[in-house]
Amino acid sequence: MSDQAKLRCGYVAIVGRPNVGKSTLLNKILGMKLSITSRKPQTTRHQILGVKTSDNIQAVYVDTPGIHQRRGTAINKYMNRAATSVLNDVDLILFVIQAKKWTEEDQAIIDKLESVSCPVLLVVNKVDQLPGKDELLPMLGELSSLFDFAEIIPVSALNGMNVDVLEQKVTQLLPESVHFYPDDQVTDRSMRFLASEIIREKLTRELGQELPYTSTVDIDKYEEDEGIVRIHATIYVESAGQKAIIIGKKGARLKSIGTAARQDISKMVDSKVYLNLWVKVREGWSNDERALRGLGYSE
Ligand SMILES: Nc1nc2c(ncn2[C@@H]2O[C@H](COP(=O)(O)OP(=O)(O)OP(=O)(O)O)[C@@H](O)[C@H]2O)c(=O)[nH]1
Ligand SMILES: [Mg+2]
Repeated sequence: MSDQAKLRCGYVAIVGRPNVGKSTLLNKILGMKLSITSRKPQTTRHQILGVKTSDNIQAVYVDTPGIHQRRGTAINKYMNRAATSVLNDVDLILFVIQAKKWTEEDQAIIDKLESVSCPVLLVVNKVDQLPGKDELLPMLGELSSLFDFAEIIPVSALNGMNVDVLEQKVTQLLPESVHFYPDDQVTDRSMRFLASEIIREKLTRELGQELPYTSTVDIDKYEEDEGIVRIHATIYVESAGQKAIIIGKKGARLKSIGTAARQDISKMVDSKVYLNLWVKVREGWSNDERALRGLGYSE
C-alpha cells in the first residue's frame, strides 16, 4: 500500500466557552446543518458527532456544549461534564475562541488543557468581525504565549474563511487507523434526536432572551409512514408563565415555532412532516437529576 493510500481516522473534539461558534464551525466543515446554533450562549447541550470522510481520511468531530463557569443547576453541571469528558478521549482538540474577546472562561479552559496529552489547535473564530487585518498578527503573537498550541488558525466559521486550512491541519494530525464509521455516515445521532434539537433551536431563536435555560424538548412519538413522518413532541418548561410565553397570543408563537421546525425537519428527512407540539409545565426539571435523565440528559 502506498503512503498516500494509508487510512487515517481520529476523534477531534471542538471545545470552548459558550457562543464562540463551535457548532457553526462543525456545520461549515460538514457542509450541512447538523448541530443547532443561536445567538444565545449554551445552545448546545449534548455531545454530537459529525463524521467527515474524504477518500482515505475520516475525521470524527465531537461538538460539545460550551464550557462555562455558571454554577449550580444539574443541567449546567451535565453540560460541563459532556464537554470536558471528551478532553482525554480524543486524538486532537480544536480549542475555539472568539477573536479579541479573551475571557476568564477561556483561561479556565487553558488550565484544563494543561493535563491533556493530544495536540491542541487554537481556532480563533469570528475574524470577520475584526475592523482591520493589522490587528490579527499581534493578537496571534499574544495567544501563542498562553499554551503550547500545535498551531493557531484564524477562521470565520460563518463565512468559511480559512476553514479549509484548518481542515488540512486536522488531516495531518490524525493518526493512521481504520475508519470507525461507514464512509457515508454523517452522525451517530438518530433522526428522532435531531428532530428534537431542531425544535429546541426554533424555540431558542424565537424566544431570544425571554427564556433562559429552562425549556427542553422531548419526542413522544416518531413514526415513519409512507411518504410522511409523524412527530409528537412536548416542550417542557418550569412555570405556567413560561408556558404562556411560548404559546403566545392565540397560540401564534407556538405555531410559528412549529412551522419553522417542521420545514427544517422536512428538509433533513427529505419527506413530508406532520408535527404536533405540546407545552407542559414540569417544575424544577433543570435541577433534578432524575427528571434530566428521563428527558435524555444522560451520559
Ligand atoms: N460574525 C460571526 N459570527 C459567528 C461566527 N461563527 C459563529 N457566529 C455566530 O455566533 C453565534 C454562536 O454560534 P454557535 O455556533 O451557536 O456557538 P457555540 O460555540 O456552538 O455556542 P454554544 O453551543 O452555546 O456553546 C451565532 O449567532 C453564530 O451565527 C463567525 O465566524 N463570525
Ligand atoms: Mg454549540
